[in-house]
Amino acid sequence: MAGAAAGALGAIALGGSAGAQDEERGARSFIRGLDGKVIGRLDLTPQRGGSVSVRIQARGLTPGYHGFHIHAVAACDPAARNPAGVVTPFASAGPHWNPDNVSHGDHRGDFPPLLVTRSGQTRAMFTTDRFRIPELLDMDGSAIIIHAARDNQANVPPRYQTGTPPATGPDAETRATGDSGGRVGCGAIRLAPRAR
Ligand SMILES: [Cu+2]
Ligand SMILES: [Zn+2]
Repeated sequence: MAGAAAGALGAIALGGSAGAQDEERGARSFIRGLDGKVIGRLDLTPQRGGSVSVRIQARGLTPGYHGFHIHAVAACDPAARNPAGVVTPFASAGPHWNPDNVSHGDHRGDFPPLLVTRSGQTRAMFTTDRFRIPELLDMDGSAIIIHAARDNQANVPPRYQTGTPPATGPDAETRATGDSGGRVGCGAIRLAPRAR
């Protein structure tokens, strides 16, 4: 049984490297912190059937949950300014990548939040079928962002939308961002080197 499983995994690995056409290439990103130093790495690897394996490892973060998403522009400027002219690190990466014009949580590059240990490290691996890698590499590219705060997935319970006076439920900011706060890590997503 164990041998059969190992054989199946081997076949998947072989298929991945044999089909190394451009549309089958992976992508990666070196994630930089607010001081410009590399704090982590993201690897996106195409899987059979069209899904994408996502691997992330990073360090130097504050313990707890952090929002983690693909943003619309491959520009990671720690001294970027918001439209009001206020320094807002990595605002240059734009909003969540949102080609379908939907609410946060359904954005195609919304990822599970990162859990950072007391020693400031995080490591995660999961699979998404919400995009193909070439879609991330459009004219202005895209970037991976690690946020300062946790992500509520815009999941504000409906009971908060009732009452006297009626509450409004999730506001525009929540629906766009999940309220995950400032940006503490940013990496432009680039095509990975061609597999040998
Ligand atoms: Cu984000
Ligand atoms: Zn989102």
